[in-house]
Amino acid sequence: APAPATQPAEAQATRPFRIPRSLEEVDNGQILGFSADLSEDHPGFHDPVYKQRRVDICNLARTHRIGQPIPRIDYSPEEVDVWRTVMTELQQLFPQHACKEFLRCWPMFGFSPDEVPQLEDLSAVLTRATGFQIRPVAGLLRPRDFLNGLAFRTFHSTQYMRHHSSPRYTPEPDVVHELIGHVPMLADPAYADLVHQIGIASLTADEKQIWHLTKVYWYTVEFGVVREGGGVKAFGAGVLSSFGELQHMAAGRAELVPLDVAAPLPRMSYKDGYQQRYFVLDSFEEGAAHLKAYCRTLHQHLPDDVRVAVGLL
Ligand code: TIH
Ligand code: FE2
Repeated sequence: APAPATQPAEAQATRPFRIPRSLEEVDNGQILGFSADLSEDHPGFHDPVYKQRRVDICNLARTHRIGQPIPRIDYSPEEVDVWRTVMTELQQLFPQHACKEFLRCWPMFGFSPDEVPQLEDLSAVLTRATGFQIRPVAGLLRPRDFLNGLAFRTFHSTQYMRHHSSPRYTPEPDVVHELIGHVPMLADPAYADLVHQIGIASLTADEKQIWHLTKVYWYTVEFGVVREGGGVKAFGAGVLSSFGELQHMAAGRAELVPLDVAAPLPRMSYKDGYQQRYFVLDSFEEGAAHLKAYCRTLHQHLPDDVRVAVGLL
């Protein structure tokens, strides 16, 4: 699951933090939201079967230990229907509106509309491609923990399905968003390196820097778009996993603004609905180079043993 909705409280501004030396030291137990407790405005709030399903799947993530295979979920026919609907719609939009890196990686995973892929299987493909792995998580992590995971080439992923009443867009990360939006992009080496750098930058970041990095992550990894062949294509996972949002982006109704990674970025929220403004990279190569240069300014003082642990030395 990605980054958070709310600004860190003032009280947290000076809170001490520990730099994790290994993935084991990255805390995946503190869940801020989007777990089994659904809020009143959630489409599944009045659906007891759906709620129980969320509890069961979240519990699997809670008890999962690093090194164990990720439990396989036997998705119900209704859940497979949601997957089929979303995948079928998205597949029609991707050739025109997804960036070339995404289109190149997509076939590596053998996605089928008839079956929800298992995290364990996709994680294995990803590890061969870029060294990234998937770790199941019960809901939204604290931004520091989520970003720290990326330093160890680990992507924390939810495993439950969005509610069947809202296939085209959901405000929360779910298995569709993680697997279709994030996983193929993470198989691209240049993109994976960028995400890794964001993770490394988070290791020594203070609370203010964490909040800025979270926004950088949000406006690129989640909602970034890139100029390509005279048009604008999606590379952000939140656009790629929502056929409502992808159509919205493709229709050109949102504003496009250049991304300046060092400048203040607007506040972000899971409750915003479709983005009214996308940050655009002129090219993926150039944008990634800028982002990485910014990240390197944050990890100048990283201890050598941590550099080794995250593969920098
Ligand atoms: N809105 C996305 C979707 O419907 O697939 C999910 C999310 C993107 C970013 C945060 S949650
Ligand atoms: Fe995400």
